[in-house]
Amino acid sequence: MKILVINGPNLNLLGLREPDLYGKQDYKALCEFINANSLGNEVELFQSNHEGVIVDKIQSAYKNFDGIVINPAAYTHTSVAILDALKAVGIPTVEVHLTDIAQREAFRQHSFVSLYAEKQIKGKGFDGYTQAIQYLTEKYGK
Ligand code: CA2
Repeated sequence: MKILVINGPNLNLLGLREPDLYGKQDYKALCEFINANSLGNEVELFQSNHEGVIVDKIQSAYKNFDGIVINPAAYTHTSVAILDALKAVGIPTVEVHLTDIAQREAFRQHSFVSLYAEKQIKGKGFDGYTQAIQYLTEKYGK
């Protein structure tokens, strides 16, 4: 199946700061990890720091992708626009977070995207992306 992996703002800076939270590996390492664990799927990787650009990318996925894995980063907690875009395209979606947002500050504990996503995987680091791809593959793969 074709899976679109979307990473939101500041995830391009992985590895630069806050290694205790987000690990020491950089965004390139995350991309290599996802590509190496794509479980036979065709995976496209996308990262943006801009809400509207992420909305455009989700809209362009309509009829072009079978699944979406998204770490909306800070937009998780603020973006009704990303939630609405996911609802509009109706593509099976798994939400991923490197950290366990349920154990962090109160403002990180609410996710708009989780109101649409079939599953939320949190606190598993890079492995969360593989688990999301595995979930989509087992449920929707041929
Ligand atoms: O745990 C996650 O994956 C998050 O989505 C990461 C976001 C955060 O806003 C969410 O609440 C939880 C932050 C992503 C990038 O943050 C960096 C901060 C400093 C250096 C590099 C990346």
